Amino acid sequence: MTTSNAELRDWVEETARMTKPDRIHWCDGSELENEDLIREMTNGGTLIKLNDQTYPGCHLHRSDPTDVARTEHLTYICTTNQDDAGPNNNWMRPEEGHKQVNTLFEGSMAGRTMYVVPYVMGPVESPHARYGVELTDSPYVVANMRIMTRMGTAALRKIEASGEFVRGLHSLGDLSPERRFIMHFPEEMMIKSIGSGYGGNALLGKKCHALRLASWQARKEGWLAEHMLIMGVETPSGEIFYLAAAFPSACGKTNLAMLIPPDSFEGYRVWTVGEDIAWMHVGDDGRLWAINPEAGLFGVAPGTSQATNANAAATIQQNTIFTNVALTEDGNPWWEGLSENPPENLTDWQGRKWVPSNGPAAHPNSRFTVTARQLPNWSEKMEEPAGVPISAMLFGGRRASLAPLVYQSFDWSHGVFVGASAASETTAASTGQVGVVRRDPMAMLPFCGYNMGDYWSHWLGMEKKASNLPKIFHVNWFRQNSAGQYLWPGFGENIRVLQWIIERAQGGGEAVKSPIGYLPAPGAINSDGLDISAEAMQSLLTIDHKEWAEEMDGIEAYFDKFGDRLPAVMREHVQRIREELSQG
Ligand code: OXD
Ligand code: MN
Repeated sequence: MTTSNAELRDWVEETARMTKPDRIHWCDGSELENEDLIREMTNGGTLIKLNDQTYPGCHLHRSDPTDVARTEHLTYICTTNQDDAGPNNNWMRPEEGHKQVNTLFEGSMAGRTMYVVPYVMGPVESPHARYGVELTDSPYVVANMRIMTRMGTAALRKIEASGEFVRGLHSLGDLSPERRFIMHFPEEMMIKSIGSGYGGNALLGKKCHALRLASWQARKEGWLAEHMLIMGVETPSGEIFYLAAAFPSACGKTNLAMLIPPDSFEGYRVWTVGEDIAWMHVGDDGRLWAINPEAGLFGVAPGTSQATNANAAATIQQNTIFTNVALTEDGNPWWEGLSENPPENLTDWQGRKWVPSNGPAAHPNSRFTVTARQLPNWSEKMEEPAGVPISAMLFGGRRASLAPLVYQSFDWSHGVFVGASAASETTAASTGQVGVVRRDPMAMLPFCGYNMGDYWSHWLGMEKKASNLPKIFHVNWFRQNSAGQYLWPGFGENIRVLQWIIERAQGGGEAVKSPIGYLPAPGAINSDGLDISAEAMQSLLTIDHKEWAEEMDGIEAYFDKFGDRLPAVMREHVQRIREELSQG
């Protein structure tokens, strides 16, 4: 196969001259092609077939032990002016970036096949869909891209008709962290990634295209590309309200997207439209309409179980690629949290007999890749070209104290401030230091493809483009009491908070004004059938003025980093909140 698009043909030929693959394969995305790839990887040892009775169509991949996560310090935004990349990104001049990686790409595909992977981000017929082509020497990447995007002939036809596509070049190189780079060239709509096979570094449609390049493009064109889940909450009347929510990692984003309401919430259902990325455009009705650019889930395995996320647990029972999980002697995948006790005779994620002294059996960032269509609560709106209208946006983080269970911003501008000042506490498991606050504006810190100051200006500017923007809220499921116990049960019970949010978004719901925003009035959060003391409920909805005044200092110090690119109104919000806090 080849293509009628001369630009694509020339780029493939030019890349082949540089990387010197033995063969070039144009992916059509067919079942047959996938079977051939899987067979080749299984024969070559890149994939291990799992138990066909219990996990039909599932495979395990073990990555290089030094290649298990996104490598932010090796991720660059290459723009002509450094200020356009901003203090939130590593920067290189474009010519320097190309030079640095092209040397590494020289001959990197020798002895391998170069796969040409045309893909669509978004429903194929959506006016908001975008196209890309990834050239890669990793069949594992091809198999994952086939799940995560709409990949193959239909995508190629779209590229030929429109003439526009993001160019993504990927090679495993020698997998050395010393020779690993994930380079973005937003001015050329190009990505070059070498030295890693890990999802966020190597499946170029995801973080690299759908967030870093798309955020740049969205600013130019007047829309939003965000690190947000999209969920539909169906209420007993049968109406479905769509929410978008941004959380840093380890804050329960996947669980929220797939929430199962408790029995006492009869008539409520949650539909998953997306669990990682949302592209939002202003509709003719002045509302923000969101599509999920992805087609699959690339989720963290540890902690996923029937008890914590029954929808995810059911989804990954078939046709799933597991990466870096442990293996039982029966050929089943296993990870910490799947069952209370580890089964006997486990093989760990590195293929060794598991002994607890070697650490967890599954890597803490082990993953599953699976089509979203297998979700029991899959929303057919995921294929809707126009997307879904967003009623409310949620920002959140993990805060043991300070942030109440939920509060609503006063207006759009204040909501942008709430998102921009969002932060999350690190856990002992990840850093050794408990409770260190890390600012992660809109959960986009690692994914915003340009200066975050300009990004906030762009968010603020949406108010001029849309007459009926979503209401903005902040949530915190992780508030603790002085004994370090969680005050809120979380998981399915979070529907109670969503209920208030939906009421507020419609102009109802009882609230009281505070310096930081509207808090639920006493009794406004439905606690029927919930075993929670009045005291705990009160702590969850109270703010400490002294703590918040200190928080304002932290926020302002963070904002200072953005110099004159910081929109002035952000400082005005800090000032107003400070004044109101001091009035007691
Ligand atoms: C992800 C991430 O993998 O945010 O989705 O790192
Ligand atoms: Mn993510």
